[in-house]
Amino acid sequence: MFEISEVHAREILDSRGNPTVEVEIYAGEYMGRASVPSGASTGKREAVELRDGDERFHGKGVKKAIENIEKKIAPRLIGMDVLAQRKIDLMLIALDGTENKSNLGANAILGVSLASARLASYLLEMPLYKYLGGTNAHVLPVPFMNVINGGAHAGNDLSIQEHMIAPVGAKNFREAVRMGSEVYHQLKEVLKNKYGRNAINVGDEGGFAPPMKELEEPFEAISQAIEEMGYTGKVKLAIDSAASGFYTDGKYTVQGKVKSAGELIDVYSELISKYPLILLEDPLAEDDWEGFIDITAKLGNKVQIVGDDIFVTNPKLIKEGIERKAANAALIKLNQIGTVTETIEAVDMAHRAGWRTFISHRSGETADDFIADFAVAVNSGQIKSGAPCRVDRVEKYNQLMRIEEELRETAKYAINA
Ligand code: 2PG
Ligand code: MG
Repeated sequence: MFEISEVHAREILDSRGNPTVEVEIYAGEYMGRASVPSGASTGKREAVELRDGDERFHGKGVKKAIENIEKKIAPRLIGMDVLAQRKIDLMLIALDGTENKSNLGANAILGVSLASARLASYLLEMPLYKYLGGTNAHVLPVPFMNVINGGAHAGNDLSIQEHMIAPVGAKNFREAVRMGSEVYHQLKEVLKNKYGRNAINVGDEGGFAPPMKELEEPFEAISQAIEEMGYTGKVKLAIDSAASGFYTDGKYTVQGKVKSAGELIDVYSELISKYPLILLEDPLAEDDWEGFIDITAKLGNKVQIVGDDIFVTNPKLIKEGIERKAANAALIKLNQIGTVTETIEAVDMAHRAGWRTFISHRSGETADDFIADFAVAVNSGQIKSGAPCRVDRVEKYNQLMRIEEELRETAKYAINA
């Protein structure tokens, strides 16, 4: 047993320059530190991020969350065994007492949960992925790199939020990163030549945010870059429509055109026939369960239909999604649900139903690379951490290269990709 002796929290800045929570937990002189990411296109049913709402930082301060950690959580945590992650998380859930963690704040709770896991791994002198995943943790995920940003993450007119490249044909993770970076830089040239210098500004996740008007323009530009690099067939495409962002009154407005769910599904169907798309995340809105059920029936045998806003990493919603066949994969974000334990439960539930999982960063990130280890721990086989650009994004990919090195010949890249 390793007793927690001290808990400390502070306000730091995230990649967008907004405040977020950083937590340090001590057992004697050992310390585990973690920080909490934050989304822009958040799902309605996500666990609640506590913000101060006062004059500081345009209302986005997290002093209340910090205070909750130091005054309410710390007294309960001190003296607990840091190796008992599940017990710690269950204590946090009970202490909060709400369904959506609005009392203490999911940002307060997650910071503590992550820092505990990290401290435990240090104390056992074990890599984090092995502490969380055990001896079978060995799958290096396909990195889905978001190379063209739109929606809530960019100042352009693209309705689809993320256009990703997935180097599924790489022989290992390190090669996947190289291929992704090469395509990214080739894309920069393609965009510069076609649209001019203002097309290479980047959005929140490090991908380019070009002034494009038509739905297919990003796919054309990315396909050209892939082809010019000689990676046709090896680097596939994926999107996160974040469709809740362009859904009102039961209709979708895509690139200025109003569509029903059925018409939007036809658009996806055509995109799939033209481009090597393997995954559609949030192709429909979080409240449009019928639309999700419909697209899964129509396209689920060709591509992954990933639910993000609709399931918000909540085991109860994923269960409902499995029962109603509303997708065939779940996006996994630790801060949507708020503890390590519940996130592992969400992954387990998805995998047991034969669903894929897709481990994800948030558009507001820090240098914390927890999700890299987490992806390997649960053998997800898929991760998205933005473009191969900006430290907040690449640090996750860099950590995965370190893990691959450590696992040597026991590492496996892209299981079932
Ligand atoms: C998403 C995420 C991450 P945000 O929609 O999947 O890419 O964006 O963190 O803004 O919700
Ligand atoms: Mg999403």
